[in-house]
Amino acid sequence: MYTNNIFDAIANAESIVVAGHTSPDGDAVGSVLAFAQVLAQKGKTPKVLLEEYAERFNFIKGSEYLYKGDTDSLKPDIFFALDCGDKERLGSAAQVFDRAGITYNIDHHISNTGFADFNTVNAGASSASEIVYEIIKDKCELNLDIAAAIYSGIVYDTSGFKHSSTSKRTHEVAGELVELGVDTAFIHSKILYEHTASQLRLKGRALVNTCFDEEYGITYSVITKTDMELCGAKNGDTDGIAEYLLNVRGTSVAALITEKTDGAVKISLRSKKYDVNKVAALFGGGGHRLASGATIAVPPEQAREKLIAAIKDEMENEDRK
Ligand SMILES: [Mn+2]
Repeated sequence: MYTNNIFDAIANAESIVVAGHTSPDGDAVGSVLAFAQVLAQKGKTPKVLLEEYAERFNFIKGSEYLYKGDTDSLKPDIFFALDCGDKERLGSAAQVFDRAGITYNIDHHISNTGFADFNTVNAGASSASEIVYEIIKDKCELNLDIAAAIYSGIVYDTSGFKHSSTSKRTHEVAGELVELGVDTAFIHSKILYEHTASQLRLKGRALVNTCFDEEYGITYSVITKTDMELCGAKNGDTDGIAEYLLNVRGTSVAALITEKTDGAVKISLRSKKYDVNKVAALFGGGGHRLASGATIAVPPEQAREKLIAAIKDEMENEDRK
């Protein structure tokens, strides 16, 4: 049934896939697993496609729906892409998306390309999890496990209700979830503060390598493959470092350049006012106005030069207006 009514479509579907973006963060994991649990309540057995995610998210319920089998044979009636601004960010799940009968996209990235049949995109929402809450709240039995998954996604993407994307509505939603009994102290400590020793070592190296361009107010750091190896770190272990660089006094834009273990170079951008979504777009990436990223195939030193030049251009353009 080809309809923009998500729950009509679900009722008529035999097979449903739910996926989030590659290198899943707390919002991707929270929104996808919350939604999978709702589908299960509707008598469906969703197949969740998510890459491996950080262990500290393991308390989020719904992981029994993670699909570990061969995706080549998957041809679902419905495909839900959550917290994903474009099809490429689905990674290998994009092939399953292409074979699906109907596709839905629930997302909050300003760079969203509207790539699905039906797109519920609200760039003003704090997180995909907050949008999922609005969609499901009157359509399911909102139990503690679903509430905790959504709360986790919101806490992650707002970094504990402190990013400017946090609205009055975000707090209201959080309040409704607290009313359901979510353990806020536990979730905050898991989502925002828990590190492995490797992650902490990597953060330490990145902080030691901090550079500050005083003229423009750009703070940046580079993590090489060697740094990763010396710290015993994995690719997702850079989580939160770019944001931390923004704390240097006088910083408007922070950048982290990471040479991943496979040699690809990931750039992560955070900003206090300049539009870093535009900067990331120059490198084939995207995200939000104040938080964005991209993955490129040039050596880290070259990436740093190009990136810092691009940030300066954007800052000059905006200041000229
Ligand atoms: Mn998100």
